Amino acid sequence: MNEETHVHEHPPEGASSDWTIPQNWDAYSDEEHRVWDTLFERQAKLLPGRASEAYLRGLDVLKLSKPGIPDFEELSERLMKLTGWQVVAVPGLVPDDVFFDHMANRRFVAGNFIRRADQLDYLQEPDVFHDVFGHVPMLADPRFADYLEAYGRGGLRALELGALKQLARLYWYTVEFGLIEEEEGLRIYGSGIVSSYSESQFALEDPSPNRIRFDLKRVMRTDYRIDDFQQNYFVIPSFDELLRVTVESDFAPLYAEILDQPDIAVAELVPGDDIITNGTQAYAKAKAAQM
Ligand code: HBI
Ligand code: FE
Repeated sequence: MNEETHVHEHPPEGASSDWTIPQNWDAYSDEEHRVWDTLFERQAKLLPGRASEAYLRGLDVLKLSKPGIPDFEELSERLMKLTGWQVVAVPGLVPDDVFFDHMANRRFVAGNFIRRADQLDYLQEPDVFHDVFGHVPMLADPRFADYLEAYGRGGLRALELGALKQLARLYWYTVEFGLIEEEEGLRIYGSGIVSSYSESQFALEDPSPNRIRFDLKRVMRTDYRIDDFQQNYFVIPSFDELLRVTVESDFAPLYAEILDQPDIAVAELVPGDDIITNGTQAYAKAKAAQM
């Protein structure tokens, strides 16, 4: 998900040329299924009133509450009927072009392994809980399904235009860590938040982070951190609006414009920001002081 992560250049032994592998559902141990169930129960209690309507609907229509790690074939069958997406297994991070190509063809790549029972909150690479619990419910939403397919095509294009860093920030601040403003208040929809026990509370309730209304160019200029809670969250007004400002615009002139502008640091506020919360950054400051 970031510049510092290194992935292999060739698919590992046993993987296809597109990096997919069989999920091998029968090989999961009881212990591994229990890890899923533990994580699921913990999040299921937290998410009503915190997660967006679209996310909660996806969790429900995809029957993700069924115990145990989901079988990708069964899941893909449901998802295919709803939005034409599938879930395919990969051994871990895959190269950017492979990642985007799957997405552009409505295939969501998911790790088939699960974190250890003694490391419920620690993740080095996206595992099946992050990928399936975090991402897949949103793919049951037709608007989000279109957004992610367009993102895949945009990714292939960004590689050609030398703008991967800018486009990856859009993914980060929407797909992974996005907030939405619903009638009842702010809600989370980003997979990195909904799949995290601590961040699903922090992102909405903590006074530390900035919460800023989404602006495409602003987001594409903003650095992010991968090792801790976000210091900035960007808030979309609706998925229709997210689609409108992204899918319907040509990113090439946009890249040309912002590639000449300075990056914006993680916690910085800039003129033009439509601020919902001017964060205290107390959490990040306390963390920095510990080091
Ligand atoms: N591979 N399995 C996997 N999951 C990701 O989220 C992922 C990836 N490869 C590349 C990647 N993300 C990012 O570098 C792009 O979003 C830019
Ligand atoms: Fe993710």
